[in-house]
Amino acid sequence: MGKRALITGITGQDGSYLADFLLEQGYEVFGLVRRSSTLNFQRIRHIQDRITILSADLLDQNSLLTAMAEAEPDEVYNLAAQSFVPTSWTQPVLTGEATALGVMRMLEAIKRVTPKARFYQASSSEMFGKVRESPQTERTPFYPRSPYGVAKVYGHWITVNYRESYGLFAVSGILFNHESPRRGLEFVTRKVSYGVARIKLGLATELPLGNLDAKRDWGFAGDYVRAMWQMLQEEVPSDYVVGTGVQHSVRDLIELAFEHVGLDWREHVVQDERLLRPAEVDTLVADASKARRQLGWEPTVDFDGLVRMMVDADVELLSSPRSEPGAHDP
Ligand code: NAP
Ligand code: G4F
Repeated sequence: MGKRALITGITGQDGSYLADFLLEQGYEVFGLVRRSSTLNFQRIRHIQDRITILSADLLDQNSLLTAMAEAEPDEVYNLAAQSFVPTSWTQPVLTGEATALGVMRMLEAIKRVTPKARFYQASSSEMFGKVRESPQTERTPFYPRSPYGVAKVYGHWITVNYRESYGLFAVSGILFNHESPRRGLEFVTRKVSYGVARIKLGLATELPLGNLDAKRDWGFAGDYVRAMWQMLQEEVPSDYVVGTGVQHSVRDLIELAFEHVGLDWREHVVQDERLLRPAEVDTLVADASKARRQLGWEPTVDFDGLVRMMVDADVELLSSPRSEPGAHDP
């Protein structure tokens, strides 16, 4: 019989790619979804009849215990979080509840209901924040720069702690920025690809952005969900950094995206002070040697390929005849 996997955050970017991947591997997939007044299944519509949706919320311990009992998973991927950094300053308490304490509630549910299940925690390069060294490895000290980053540090250490305290097979994947045509419209790569497509098609003339000097290590989400799965197939639980090892600035991103459709970014990008952050993470770049060596993980899409993929997808999306509100969300 195939293995059973429970994914929190299945309606998000990574959750949808991971569900695609696990279905291909023959898994029975359960997805945890919180209640909302409108359906937000855009990213999982294509697999909706092949997965089992369970209603639960990271803020509600009982719902997690029930979900765990219903799914009886072999593997649990905790991808749910309040994941947008700027929102963590306007909603710091909610961010702490979901992104920090939510991890502990998941671990408690596993400990009490399915202690043999293997657990993946979606940790983040945001934990490195004001970086202490470059590139960043599993041994680089954390210095988070946002309530989101601080919450992720809690999630990382509570995962390590439950592994060491209770012998759970729990791993923390420290993933650098990963993107795709399914990325939320508010993150910078998608904001740029969507904005470029709108300008190209004559639907807009300007693209407001914040800090163009920030540097990130951007990869393709489809590659990164494979690393999550690989971590749970190891004999011994351990933590891994995952990234491409190549860094680009936001300015590089916009240059390439506009150039790809034959436009000059200087004629369209405007700087908006309101998009600057109270504390910025200036530079991130991964040293993923451990993941490459131990898991055999390699990225298959480079920065140029990723940007072109996202711009092409948004041009196609916005060229489609559907025009009702929300129809163009990924
Ligand atoms: P995303 O697209 O924002 O998806 C977040 C998911 O979490 C959504 O399904 C959302 O549900 C769900 N969620 C939020 N609050 C919840 C709650 N209280 N209870 C249950 N579900 C809740 O994020 P992503 O890019 O796929 O990232 C996946 C995970 O990896 C996140 O934990 C993120 O912090 C982490 N991460 C991401 C990156 C990256 O570059 N993408 C890098 C490192 C780490 P709704 O659809 O209902 O909002
Ligand atoms: O795309 P971003 O919003 O991603 P950020 O803050 O790096 O966080 C993402 O990656 C983390 C991994 O390191 C995840 F943990 C987290 O959940 C999320 O997925 O911003 C990237 C950079 C920042 O330096 C920001 O200041 O782009 C800069 N930027 C410049 N103008 C902008 C904008 N970011 C956004 N979102 N919107 C802008 O207009």
